[in-house]
Amino acid sequence: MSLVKAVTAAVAMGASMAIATPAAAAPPHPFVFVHDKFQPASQAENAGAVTYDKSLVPTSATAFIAELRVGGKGMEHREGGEGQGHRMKYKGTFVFLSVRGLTPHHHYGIHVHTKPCGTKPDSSGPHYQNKEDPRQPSTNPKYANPHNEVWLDVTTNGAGKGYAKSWQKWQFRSGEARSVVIHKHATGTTQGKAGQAGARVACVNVPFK
Ligand SMILES: [Cu+2]
Repeated sequence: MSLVKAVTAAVAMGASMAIATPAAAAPPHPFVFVHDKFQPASQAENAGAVTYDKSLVPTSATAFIAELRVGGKGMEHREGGEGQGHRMKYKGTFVFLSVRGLTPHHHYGIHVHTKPCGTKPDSSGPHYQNKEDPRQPSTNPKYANPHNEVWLDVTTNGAGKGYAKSWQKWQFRSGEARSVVIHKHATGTTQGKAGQAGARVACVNVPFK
């Protein structure tokens, strides 16, 4: 286990424990995050993140990804003053991504995929879909869209940095969302091209909850 992974695991555990207390409070809202430097694909077995194209994702680049799962009965939030306003209930998933050290001014298509990263770009499997398209690979915008999948496209700034976030009203099925894949170009949205973003240039393992 790398130092980064060990620290990440320790902090993540601490964070979920902290959120879980006091005992009488609302149900816990699991928080997961990873912070990894990209390794060559040959290192996939022990790497948190791998690159398949060093010209677009060099090994000096890093990615930070966080997930907040707002669970079970939903998080309560009161608006307005005492005795007025309305009560709102939230349930869902928030995913945040930030990258640095990438190609400046480049649009990367980025999504949550179903399998862990591997030595081959295709190891990460298809996109995670809340409602699964019976026809795979899914290029139908009815299923391949940013509400049914998690899209985190980024256009980097002049320094090669960028960030993206996604809020969904649903939660991942346990163990079925395992990575974030960075693709060569922007994600398509039209019939037959929906969800497509070209070659997979890098992958980050994320144990989504
Ligand atoms: Cu993808």
